[in-house]
Amino acid sequence: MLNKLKEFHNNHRSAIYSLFQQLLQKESEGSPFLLRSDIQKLYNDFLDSEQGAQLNKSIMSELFSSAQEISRSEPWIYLAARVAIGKFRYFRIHSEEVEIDEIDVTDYLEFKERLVGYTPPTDEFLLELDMTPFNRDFPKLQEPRSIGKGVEFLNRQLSSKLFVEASDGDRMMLNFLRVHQHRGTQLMLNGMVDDVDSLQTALRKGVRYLNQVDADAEWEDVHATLASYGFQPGWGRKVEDILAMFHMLMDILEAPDPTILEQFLGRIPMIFSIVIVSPHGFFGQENVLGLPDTGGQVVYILDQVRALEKEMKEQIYHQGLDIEPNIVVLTRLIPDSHGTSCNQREEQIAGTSGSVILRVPFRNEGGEVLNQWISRFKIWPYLERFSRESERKLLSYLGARPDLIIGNYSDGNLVSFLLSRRMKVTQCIIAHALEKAKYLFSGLYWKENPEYNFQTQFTADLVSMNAADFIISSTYQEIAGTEDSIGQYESYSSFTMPALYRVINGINIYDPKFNIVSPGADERVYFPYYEKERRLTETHDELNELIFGTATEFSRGVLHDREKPLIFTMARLDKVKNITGLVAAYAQSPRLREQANLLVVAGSVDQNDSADAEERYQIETMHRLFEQYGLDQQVRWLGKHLQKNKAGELYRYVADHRGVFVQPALFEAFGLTVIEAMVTGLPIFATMYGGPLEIIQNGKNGFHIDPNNNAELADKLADFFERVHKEPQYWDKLSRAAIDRVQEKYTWSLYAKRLLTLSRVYGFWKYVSNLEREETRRYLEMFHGLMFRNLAAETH
Ligand code: UDP
Ligand code: LCN
Repeated sequence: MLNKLKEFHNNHRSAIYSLFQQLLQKESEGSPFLLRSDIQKLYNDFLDSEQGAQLNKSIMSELFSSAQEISRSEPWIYLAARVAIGKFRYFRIHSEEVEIDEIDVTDYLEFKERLVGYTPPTDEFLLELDMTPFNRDFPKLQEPRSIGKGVEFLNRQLSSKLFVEASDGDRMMLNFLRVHQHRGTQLMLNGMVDDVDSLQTALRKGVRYLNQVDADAEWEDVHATLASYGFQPGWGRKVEDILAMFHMLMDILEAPDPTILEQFLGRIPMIFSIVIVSPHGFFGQENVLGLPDTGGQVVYILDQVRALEKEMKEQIYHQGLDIEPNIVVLTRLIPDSHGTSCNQREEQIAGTSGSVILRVPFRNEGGEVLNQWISRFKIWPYLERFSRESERKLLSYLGARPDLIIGNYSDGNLVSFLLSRRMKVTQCIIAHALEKAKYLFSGLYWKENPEYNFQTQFTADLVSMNAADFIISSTYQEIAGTEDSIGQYESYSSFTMPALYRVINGINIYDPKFNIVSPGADERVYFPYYEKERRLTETHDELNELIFGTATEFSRGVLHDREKPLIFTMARLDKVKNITGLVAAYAQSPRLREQANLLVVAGSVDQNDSADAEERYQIETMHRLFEQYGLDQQVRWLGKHLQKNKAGELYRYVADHRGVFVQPALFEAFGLTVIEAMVTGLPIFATMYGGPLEIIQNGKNGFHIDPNNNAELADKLADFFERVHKEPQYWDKLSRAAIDRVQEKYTWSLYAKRLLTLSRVYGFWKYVSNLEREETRRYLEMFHGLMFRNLAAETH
C-alpha cells in the first residue's frame, strides 16, 4: 500500500497538497484531532471539487475510506487507518513536502501525547503495555465475521490439535472425566477406569448392557451394574440419555468432531454453583431502578439468575443427579440504603428457589464500614478489601468454592479476577457499558477529568479482559463495532494515557475468548399488548392518572389533547441517555407536536431529590426546555421510577393507543428498554450508536435515529405518524415485526443454555490445554500490583 501511495503522490502532488492544506485548516472546535465523520465529509467534498476529481477511486481514496482519526500539527498530519475491523495501520504525512510514510503505533501515540501538551521530548521509557508476545502462539480467528463465535472456533482448532496432531486428547479427556466431584461424591468415572483402553472397554460393556434394559429404566435401576464397569452418577437420568452420552464419548475417542464434542461437554455435570459479581450502585429487587448507577445491569443480572437457575435445575435433573444449584449475586452492602434493601446482608431472589443476593460492605483502611452510596467512578480503593471479605463470606455460604465466577462491568470484572485467581475458578466477564466508548478521548484527557478516574478504570478493564477465560457480549458491535465505528472492546486495542502509560496492544478482538450471547426481556413482564388475559388491567386507572392526571410533586405537564398518540421514552436521566435531546427535538418540531404527545419517564422533577451532579444538570435543562418552548400541554414528564410490572403495563398501555417508543441515547451499549418496548408491540425508534443498531433492522422492525440530528429525528417520527394516519395497518406491521424480532433473537432461555455450554467448554479447554496462560496471568498480576493498586489509592 505504501509504495502505491508514494507513487500516486509523485504524480498528483498539486491536488494532494491542497487536500492536506484543507485537512490542516479544518476547524474542529479547537481540537487538533479530526474524527472519522469529519474526515469522510471533508474528503468527499474534496472529491467533488475540480482538483479532487483525480483522486477518485485512487489508492488515496482507499486510504481515506479507512481513515479513523487524524492528528494534526502543521506541517504534520498523522493518520490512523482502520484497514479492517480490529486492524490498524498508521501513516505520517508532511504536508509541505507532500511526503507519506508508514509509522508504528508507538509513533502515532507519541504524537498524540505531544499534541495534548505532554511536552517532555517523548519519554522513551514511558511504560508500554503490549499483550502481543503472550498470545503469539495462541490460535486466533481470521475472519471479522467469526468474531464473537469464539467457542465454535476453539472447538474446531483444539479438537484437531489435541486429538489428531498430539494424539493426547484421549488421555486428557479421561483425566478430565475423572476430576468431577460434588461435595465429596465422585461423578462420571471411578478409580476402576484408569486408562483409555479401560474406558473404551467400559463404554462397550455399558452400551451392550443398556441396550438390553427396559427403555423406561432410569439411573437408579442401572447404576449398580454400571458402577461395576467404572461409571459414577452424572451420565444421565434416563437410559436413552446415558446411552447418548456413551455413544458421543465413543465417537470422540475414535474421531473427534467439534460439534459432538460441544454437545458432549454441554451435558457434563460441572456447574452447580455460580457467583455473579456486581458491586456498584444499589443492587436490589425493589425501588432501585433509576437510582444513580442503577439501571439495566441490575435487571439483566436478576433475569439472568432466574434463567440460569431454571436451566441448571433442568440440566442437573437430566444428568440424573439430585443437587440444588446455588447462585449468589455478590454486591455491596450500603447501610444508608435510601429505603432500599441494600442494607440487608442476604436476600432471596424472587422467582428462584435458592438464589440469593449476598451483600458485603466497603471498608476503609481502618476497617470501618462506608455507609453511603458512592459513585461508580470512585469505588476503586475499596475493591481489594471487598474481594478478600467476599471470599470468606462466599466460602462459608457455599461450603466450597464456586464452579464459575461471572464479573459485571469494570468493578465487578476486577473483583471476579481477584476472586477467581485466588479460588482457581473459571472466570467470565460481561462489560454492559464500558465508559471508554461513552466519553470521547477519555484516555487522552484523563488528567483533565480527574473526577472520573478513567485511568484507574481502564487499567482495571485491561487486567480483567486479558485475565478472563471468556467474555460475553450482548452484540457483535460491542466487540468489533461496524464498518464505520470502533467496538467497545476494540477501543482497548491501542490508546494512550499521556504521562501514565501507552497501550500498544491491550486486547485482540480476534481472540476466541469473545462470545456473543444476547440477553432477553423478562417474558413474565414484557409480553405483547394484545395478550389480553395476561394484562394487568387493575393498574390501568393508575396509569391513566400517571399519564393524564393533574401535575403532582413528581410530574410536570398536563396533556391537553388526550386523543393524540404517545411518544414514550424511559431511561435514567444521564447525559448519555439524551432524554433532554429528544425533548428539544420534539419541542422544535411544530409538525410533530401537532401529531403526538410526549411521555417521559426519567429522573426526578425536583433537583433536590438527586445526589448525582449529571442528573441535577439534566433536571435543570428539562425545566428550561419546558419554559422556553411552552411544553406543559404536550409533554408529560414523570420524575418517578416505575416498578417493573407497571413499566411493562405502561409500554402496553401506550401500544393500546398506537404510540411508539423512542430511545435517543448518544450511545447505548445494548438497551434493554429497546427490546422490552419491541416485545410489547411498540414501534421503535432507537439510536444508531450502539446495540440498537444491531437489534433493529432499519425499516423492517423499527427505525434507527441519529441522536445528534434533532430535525431529522423529529421528521422521522412525524413521517411515521402521518403515514399511520393514512394507512393504519402500517403501525400494526411495525408492531408485529418488532415482537417477532425479539421473540426470535432475544430470550433468556436461549441465553442460559448458551452460557452454561460455554462455561463447560472453556472449563474443559482450560483443563486440557494451556488456555490457562500462566505467563499472561503472572504478567497481569504484576501490572495490577504495580499500576492498578497505586492508581486506586489515588482515587479523586
Ligand atoms: N427501568 C424501569 N423503571 C424505570 C426506569 C428504568 O423498570 O423507571 C428499567 C427498564 O425497563 C430497563 C432498565 O431499567 O429494564 C434500563 O436498562 P437499559 O439497558 O435500557 O439502560 P441502562 O440503565 O442499563 O443504561
Ligand atoms: C448497561 C447499559 O448501559 C445498557 O446499554 C445495557 O442494556 C445494560 O447495561 C444491560 O447489559
